[in-house]
Amino acid sequence: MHTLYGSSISGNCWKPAFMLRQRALPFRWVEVDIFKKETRTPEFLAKNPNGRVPLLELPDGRMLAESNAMLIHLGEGTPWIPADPYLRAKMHEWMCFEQYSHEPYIASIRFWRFLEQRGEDLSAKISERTPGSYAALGVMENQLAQTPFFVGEPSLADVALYAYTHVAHEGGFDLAPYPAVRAWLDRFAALPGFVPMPCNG
Ligand SMILES: N[C@@H](CCC(=O)N[C@@H](CS)C(=O)NCC(=O)O)C(=O)O
Repeated sequence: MHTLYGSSISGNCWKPAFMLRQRALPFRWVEVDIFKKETRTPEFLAKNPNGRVPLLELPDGRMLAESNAMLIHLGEGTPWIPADPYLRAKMHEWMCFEQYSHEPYIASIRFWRFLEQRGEDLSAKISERTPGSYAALGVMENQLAQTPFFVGEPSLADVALYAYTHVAHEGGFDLAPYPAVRAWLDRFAALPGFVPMPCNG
C-alpha cells in the first residue's frame, strides 16, 4: 500500500491523494503538521532531505517527493496523460507554469494569510507577490476562454492547477474577473470520481 505524508490544508498534498483515489489505490495518510515544522525533524528529513510534504512512500518503500512528479508517476497509463506527444508536452508546460508562476504566488500568499491568523505580519511579502498571482490567473483565463481544460481534454495539468486555484479565495483573491477560470473550476469538480480537499485517506 502507498503511504502519503501530507498536510490536510495543502493543495500540493491534495494532488497525489486525488490521483490515488482516481486509480482506486488504497493509501495510508500520515498527517504532518507544517505549522509545527514537523517537515524539518531529523526523522522526516531522513525520508525527504528537502523537508517538505507531500512525500509519497511507494508500496516497496521507495520515496517520491514533489507533487507533480507524483502526478506523473500515478497518472502513468491513464487518460490523465495525453497520448499525443505535443499535448503531453503542453501538459508538462502547464505543470511547470503551476510550479513556477502560480504556486509560489497564490499558494504562498494563502499560507501567509494562515500565518497572519496566528499573529505574524506578512503584509509586505503578500503585497510584493500579489501582482504575480493575478498575472497567473490572467494567463489561465486566456487559455480557458479557448479550451475547456488546459490542453483540451482533462489532464494532469488541470489537477496541478486546480489544487490552489479552487482555494484562492482563502488567500484573499477575487476570481470574479475570471469567468473562464470559474467555469473550469466547476467543470473539473464535476468530473467522475472528483474528490474535494482535504483528501486525507
Ligand atoms: N514543489 C513542492 C512544494 C512542496 C511544499 O512547498 N510543501 C509545503 C506544504 S504545501 C511544505 O512542506 N511546507 C513546510 C516546510 O517547508 O517545512 C511540491 O509541489 O511538492
